[in-house]
Amino acid sequence: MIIKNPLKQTQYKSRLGMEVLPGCNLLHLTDSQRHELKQSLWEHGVIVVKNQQLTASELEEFAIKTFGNLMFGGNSFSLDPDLPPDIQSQYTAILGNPKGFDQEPPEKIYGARVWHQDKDGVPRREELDMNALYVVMLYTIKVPEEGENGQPHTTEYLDLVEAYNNLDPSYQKELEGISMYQMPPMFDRQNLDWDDVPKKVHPIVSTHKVTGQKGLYLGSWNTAIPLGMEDKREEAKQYWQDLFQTVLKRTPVYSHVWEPGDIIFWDNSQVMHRGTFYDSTKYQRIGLRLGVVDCQ
Ligand SMILES: O=C(O)CCC(=O)C(=O)O
Ligand SMILES: [Fe+2]
Repeated sequence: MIIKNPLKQTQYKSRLGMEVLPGCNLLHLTDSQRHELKQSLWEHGVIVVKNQQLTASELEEFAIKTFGNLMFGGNSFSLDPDLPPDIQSQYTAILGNPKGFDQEPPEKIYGARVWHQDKDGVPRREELDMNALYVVMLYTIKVPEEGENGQPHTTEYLDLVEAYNNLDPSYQKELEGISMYQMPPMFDRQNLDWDDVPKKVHPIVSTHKVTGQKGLYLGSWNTAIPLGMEDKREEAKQYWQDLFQTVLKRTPVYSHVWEPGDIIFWDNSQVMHRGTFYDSTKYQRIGLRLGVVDCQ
């Protein structure tokens, strides 16, 4: 386990990234193992199950059985003839360069390398509030031999419960009084009228639906706007960045070093994350990614 942030490095033992169900095949879990997996996820924010071998459809089937069938996107699915069918399914996204090494330049700018939370689809769904338990599973079939700066390839996570606990009590109190609009990413890409953008208001200090713990909910730099800053977009972005930098300085980062066959689960109600760079002209990454709202 790599913990990157210097603060508290020596005594810090992250609750994130715990390995669960060693030796189990996710396709053959008992009800009690399924329950154990979910309890561990709520308790730890990020968990990993190792040595799995699944097709995309099997990953989908597992997600439905464990969390329910509320997934976003995937409506216009058709098989890509240039990729093996077993890594494709309606709701599974393929991350990386599954068709082989890229030509220049190495791995294009990739939004997921910026710190963010993944509840992009939630503001569009009337029946959900921002506190919905949106879980993402990332199953890595092929891992680049090298990541950033000669280090192993990783995905990074930030514990937002820890982040809240690390703030000064006066700052905690101040944040308790502030809510932000959360919007889907299209908000930043298109010049839409404010009234036409799906959005949901959520307090910065959020209470987890299952554990009852307080943590921060920040969303993403370009799609979270504090109430009252609707017409001041630049100010809103600056506010978010300042808050996020304060959080980042005080909260250790858990860096998951990928091995083929790992499935990471993260609970977007309590962690932020970011993908990291790898040279896609030299190395290959194949990851299957699925997001689901827990309705069980
Ligand atoms: O590429 C990664 O490791 C993270 C991707 C990501 O942010 C996501 O799948 O939501
Ligand atoms: Fe993400």
